[in-house]
Amino acid sequence: ESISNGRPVPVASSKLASLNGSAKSQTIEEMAGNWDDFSFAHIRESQVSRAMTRRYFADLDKYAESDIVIVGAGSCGLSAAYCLAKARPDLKIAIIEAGVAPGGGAWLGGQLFSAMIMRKPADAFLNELGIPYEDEGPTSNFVVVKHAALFTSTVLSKVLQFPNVKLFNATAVEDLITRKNASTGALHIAGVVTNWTLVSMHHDDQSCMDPNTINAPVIISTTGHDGPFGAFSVKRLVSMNVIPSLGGMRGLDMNTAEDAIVKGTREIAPGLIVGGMELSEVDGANRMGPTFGAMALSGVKAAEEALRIFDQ
Ligand code: AHZ
Repeated sequence: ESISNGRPVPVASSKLASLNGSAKSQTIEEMAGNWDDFSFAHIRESQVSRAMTRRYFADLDKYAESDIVIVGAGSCGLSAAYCLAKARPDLKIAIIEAGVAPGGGAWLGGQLFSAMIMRKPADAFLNELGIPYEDEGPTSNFVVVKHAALFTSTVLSKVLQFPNVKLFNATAVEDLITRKNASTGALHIAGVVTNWTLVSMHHDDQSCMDPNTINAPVIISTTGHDGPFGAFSVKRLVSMNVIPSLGGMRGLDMNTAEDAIVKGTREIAPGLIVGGMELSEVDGANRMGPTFGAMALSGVKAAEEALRIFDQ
């Protein structure tokens, strides 16, 4: 950038290229002890803007028609995404997560404690991902990952490396796209309505902030139990009269809850599979509290259900 009459004048792109020519790859070891001569490769701010926005808008374009949309990137949604992306590299999988930080409640094991408990046989999912854990021996019924963040960061890093997955975080699902079956009159879910989460949170005090959409034949909703964001899709199914009412999550019973969530993971309405703790709100299932095996295996089952519908 040069200065003329006190104003910056844009550098021609050919000149930018020559400035960038000074960039050369180095190892960390080569940098060591050479900090006096250190300098980053030159950059113009617009290059950063374009590098980000070009990719984001290409992804919006590509995933506007997705094969599968996963709503919520908690432990269940991420487990489902991993299984689907691994099994079917040919499918476009969009993950919509309302939070800036994906992972839902799975950054801690319970309360503010670090360790994550997985009841057997969910250790199979840890083995699949190569996540180390402590096993207190053949008679113990559970394994312990030393930090929940190790589980979540590992699943997340694997999911994000699949070329057929796009995570749109800081993006909320605000509604469901529906279609009416001409002969039966039944609704089926045909996609999701999205908005920036900060926009969704300001519909009461700002106007004209219409949403965006993603079409997909299969949606997996794993938005967690009721809360500020949770149980989103199933609450919407009730207000659309697709299901009559919610059972409401019941009190804590680890043994009952985990089996019920895994076994109950299914297509609740045509085109919409529900897994993880969102399901407890539909079925009136118990909560399990701080044990995550059912979240991982509900994700495994949700992926299986999705492929069954997709391949019909
Ligand atoms: O931000 C939410 C979280 O990351 C996201 N989410 C919710 N509503 C959304 C919306 N659009 C986009 N409308 C949305 N994203 O969904 C994620 C849900 O993650 P979670 O960890 O809350 O749910 P989970 O079912 O994957 O795991 C539940 C873990 C629990 S809760 C529990 C208990 O209360 O007893 N026990 C366990 C193991």
